[in-house]
Amino acid sequence: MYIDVVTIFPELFAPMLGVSILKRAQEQGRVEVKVHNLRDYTTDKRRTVDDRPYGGGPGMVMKPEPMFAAVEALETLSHGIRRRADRSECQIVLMAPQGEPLTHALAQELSGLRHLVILCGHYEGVDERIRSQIAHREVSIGDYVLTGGELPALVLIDCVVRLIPGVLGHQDATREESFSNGLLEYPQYTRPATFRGMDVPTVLRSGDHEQVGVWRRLQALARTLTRRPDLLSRDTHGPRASSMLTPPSQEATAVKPWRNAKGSASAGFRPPEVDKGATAVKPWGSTGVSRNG
Ligand code: JBE
Repeated sequence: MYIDVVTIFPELFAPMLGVSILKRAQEQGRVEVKVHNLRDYTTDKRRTVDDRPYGGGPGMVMKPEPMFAAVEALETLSHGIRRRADRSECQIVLMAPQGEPLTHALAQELSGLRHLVILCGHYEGVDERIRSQIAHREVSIGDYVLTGGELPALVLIDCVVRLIPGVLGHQDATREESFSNGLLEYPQYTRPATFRGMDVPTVLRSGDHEQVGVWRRLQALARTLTRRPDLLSRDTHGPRASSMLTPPSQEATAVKPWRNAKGSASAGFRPPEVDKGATAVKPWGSTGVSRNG
């Protein structure tokens, strides 16, 4: 796979691309990432990439000319990219807060491309003609405003590249499958069996693989139900998934919302926090106190 990135901060990419799985994937020749400086495609002395918005208002807008020139140069320079011709081979993605949310499914789709071009926006936005005429799609990594598309581009590269066949080792790939089932991860433990008074759940040390499987599935479901119920309504779990949760077994609900584990004496089966009352269930907070209330 070929990945081309167009950015005004090319130096941000090398540190991430130079370590771990991204580094290995490039060394193995499974992906080739090239980072291009948008300013190299300007024509004025000051290498201007932005300008004031028509109609007034605050902030600056990315000019169309450098981005068009950059993408046109990629078309002739790189890998025979065929813009708009075949979207199953090549896609040009603009990282932008108003884009479609990045999901595992989208990452999987993009990991099958031969060529991915990523454009990083900046300032208050990009000229609409960049969106409409260059980008095949716009992708967002979340509902918050960042200073630019570089971190989103790195997030996209990271999650796409690890899905390219052969990039993850066999073991990782098997793990991957069990996490891409739409559920959150079940709790994991390693040695020691007892740490500062906290025990590893007995079932995990029992050697009973079937029971371990059941426990993990229940934990994953309960955790997803507590923290991200939206994931459960989304897809493939079917009626069985929800029936596994009603009535909830102690194991299934012994899932602590994030960041409230302080002072817990045991990491094993315990009366669930979620039983403290419906209004106290705050999957992500620690206090249950509403900021708006
Ligand atoms: O998610 N994104 O792709 C963004 C790009 C630029 C600024 N903020 C974002 N959230």
